[in-house]
Amino acid sequence: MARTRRARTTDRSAIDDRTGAGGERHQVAVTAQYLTTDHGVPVADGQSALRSGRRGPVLLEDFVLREKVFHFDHERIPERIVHARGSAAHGWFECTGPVPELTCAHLLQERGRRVPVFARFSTVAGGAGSADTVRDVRGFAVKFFTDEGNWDLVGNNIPVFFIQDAMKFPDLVHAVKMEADRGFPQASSAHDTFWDFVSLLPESTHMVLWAMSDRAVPRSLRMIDGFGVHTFRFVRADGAWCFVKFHWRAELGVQALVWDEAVKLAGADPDFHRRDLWEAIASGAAPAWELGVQVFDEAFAAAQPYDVLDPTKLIPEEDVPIRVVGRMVLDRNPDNVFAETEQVAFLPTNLVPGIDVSEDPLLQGRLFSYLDTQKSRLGTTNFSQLPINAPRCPVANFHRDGMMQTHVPRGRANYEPNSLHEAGEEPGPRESPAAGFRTASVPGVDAHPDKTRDRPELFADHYSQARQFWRSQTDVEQGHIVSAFVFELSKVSLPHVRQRTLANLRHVDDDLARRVADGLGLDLPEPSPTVVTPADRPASPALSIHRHRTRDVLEGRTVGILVDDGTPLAALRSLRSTLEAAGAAVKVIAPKIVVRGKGGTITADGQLEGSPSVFFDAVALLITDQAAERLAVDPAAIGFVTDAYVHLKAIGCAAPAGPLLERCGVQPDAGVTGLGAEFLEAAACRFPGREPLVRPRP
Ligand code: HDE
Repeated sequence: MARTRRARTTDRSAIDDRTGAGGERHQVAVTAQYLTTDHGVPVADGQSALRSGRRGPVLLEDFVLREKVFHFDHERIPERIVHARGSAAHGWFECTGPVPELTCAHLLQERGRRVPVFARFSTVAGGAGSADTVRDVRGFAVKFFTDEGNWDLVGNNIPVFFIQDAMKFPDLVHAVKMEADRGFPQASSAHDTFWDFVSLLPESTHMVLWAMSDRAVPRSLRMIDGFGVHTFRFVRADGAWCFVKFHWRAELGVQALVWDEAVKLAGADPDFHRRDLWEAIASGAAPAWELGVQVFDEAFAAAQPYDVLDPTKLIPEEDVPIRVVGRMVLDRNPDNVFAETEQVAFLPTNLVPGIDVSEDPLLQGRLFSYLDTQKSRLGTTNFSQLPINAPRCPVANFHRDGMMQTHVPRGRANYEPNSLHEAGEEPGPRESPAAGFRTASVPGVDAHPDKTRDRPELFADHYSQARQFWRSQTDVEQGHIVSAFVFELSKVSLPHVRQRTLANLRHVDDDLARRVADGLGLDLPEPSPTVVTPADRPASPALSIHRHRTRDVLEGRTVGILVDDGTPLAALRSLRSTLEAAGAAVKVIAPKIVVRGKGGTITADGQLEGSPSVFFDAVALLITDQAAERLAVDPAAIGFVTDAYVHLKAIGCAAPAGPLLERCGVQPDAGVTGLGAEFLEAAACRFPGREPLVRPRP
C-alpha cells in the first residue's frame, strides 16, 4: 500500500515541467494526489500530532508536525521598509507610438509589440496591514518583461519628490513613519516628527503641497496617474541620447476621495483599494494606462529656470507636451499575494538597452539601495530566480551558487575569459558590444571634476514650482489643500513646528498661509529666510485634476442602490441593467439581506450597516413611502444618505424618498436627481459646487 502511494506522488501528473530563467528545465511539484511533507513523503494523518499515549506528551520524532510548524514559524519575511502595503496585477504593455528615432529599446520599436508586465501599487508610510485610503503618496511600480531583460519603472503617483538627495531619504522615512518612542501614528503624516522634518527642509515644500492635495487620497488605484519622477535618458543605437520623463495616464481619469470619506473608508473597509482593483479585474473591467514621455534635449534643459536633475521639480506639460508611446492593461489578478505581490523585487537599475538613468542625485542613490534591500528582504542574492522576478528571456552569466540557488549549470566554465571551447567544452556566454546595454556617454563625466557635496545652484529655488502648483488649482482644490494643512498641523503638538510651516507657506502664497493660519486660529508669522526669491510662473492647468484629469464617465464607478421591503423589483432590475450597460458596477444594499420586494424576494449584495455609502461613487434610493418613513429614523440609512450628499455624490431618487432626504438635510441641486437618464449623467461625476454648503472652508 505504502509503495503504491509513493509511486503516485511522483506521478507525472503531479509534476510541472518548467523552463527556468536560464532556459534550463527543472521540475516543480505543484499538485500531489496526497498531502505530503515538503520532501514529498505522503502524510497519513494531518490532523493530530504523534503523542506518547492518548493523553501523553507530544513526541519530538513527529517530523510531520515539526516541519509544518517550522515552515509556519518562518512564513513572514521582513516587510518593505517603505511601500509595505501593496496591491498588484499582471497585464501587458503594448507599444502604440514607436519612437525608434529616440531609443533603441526593443519594446518601443514597433507599433503593436507587446510585453508582459507586473504592476504593484502601494502606500508609502504604513505597514503591510495598514489601511488603503490614508493620505499618502502611492507607489506605481511596473516591471516590463522584455526580450532584452526586465525594465522596472519604479515611480509614484506624484511627479516630484520630497528631497533632492539620497542622503536625506532615511531621515524622511524615519520622520514620516510611526514615532520611534510610541509606535504611532500608523500610516499618517499628521504628527510632529514629519512636520518638524519637512518644515526644516524647504526643498520638500513642492511635494508637501501635492501630498496635501487630492492626489494623495485617490478613489481607486485604477484612477491614479503615475510618474517616473526623475529625468531619465533615451539612448539610440548610435549613442545619441535625449532626456526623458515618463508619465502613466489613467484611462479612467483621476478621481479623488473627499477627506472625510477617506477617513470613514479606512474604518469601513481598510482594504478598499485592494478590493476595488481585484474586483474590477476579476469582473473583466481591466484598468488601463497610457505611457507617455516628455522628451527634451540639453539645450532645453539649460534654458529652464529649474534644474532638470532636481527631483523636486517637474516640467510643465505646457512646455513639453506628453507624447504617448504605449498602453498598459492590467487584466489578471495575482495567483498568490506572497509569491508575487510580496516577493516582487523592483530595481531602478533594471534598465534595458536604450533607456538609461540621469545624474539626478536622488535617482543615483536609488541605484544601489534597491539591490541592497532585496538581500535583506528575500534573503538571497538569487531573488531574481523567483518566478515573479525571473526575466522571460534567457539569462546567461557566471554568477554562481548562493543561498537557494535553483539553476543547475553544467560544465566547468564558471569564469571568463576562458578557452575551454578549444578543449571541446562549453565555454559559456560572451559579452555583446552590439546588443549589450551601453551607458549613455555624457560630456563632462570623463573630465574628472572636483569631488564635492555641493548641490547645483538652481536646486536652491524651493518655492517657485510650489507656487505654480498652488496657482494652477481650482478654488475647490485649493480649499482641499488648505483643509489638509489645517488637519495635519492640528495634529502637531509642537507650536514652533506649526509656526515654521506657516512661515514657509508664505513663500508659496500668502493667501494659502493666511487661510491655514486662520483654520488653526494662529497669527501669520514672518516669512522664513530664503536664499532664492520665488518667481511667479504661469499657471499650468495640467497640474489640476479638476481642470485636466477628471473624466466624467460611469465606466469604472460603482453605484449603490438602497432598497427595502416593498421596493418594486422590476424597477430595480431595469435601473441595474441601465447602469451596468453604461459601464458602472452596481451593488444592491438593504437594511436586511433578504428583501421582500414587490414582485418577489431578492438577496441584497450588502447589508446597510456594513455597506456605507463611502463604498460607492453615487447612490440611488429605490424605496417606498413606508420604507422612507422607517429609514428616516435609522442611523445607518441617515448616515448613508448624509454621507453621499456631503461627499459630493449623485443621489438618484423618486418622490417616496422625500422624508429620508429631508431628515438628512439634502438640498436640491444638479446632483440630486430622479432615477432616469439624468441620474446616469449625474452618477458619472461629483458635485464640488456643494462644497461651500456642506463644508464651509477656512
Ligand atoms: Fe523607493 N524604495 N527609495 N522611491 N520606492 C523602495 O525597495 C529608496 C524613491 C518607490 O512596489 C524600497 O524593494 C531610496 C523615489 C516605490 O515593491 C527601498 C530612495 C521614488 C517602491 C527604497 C527612494 C520611489 C519603492 C523598499 C532615495 C519615486 C515600491 C523595498 C534615494 C520615484 C516598489 C524595496 C514595490 C521601494 C529605497 C526614493 C518609489 C528601501 C534609498 C524618489 C514605488 O529600497
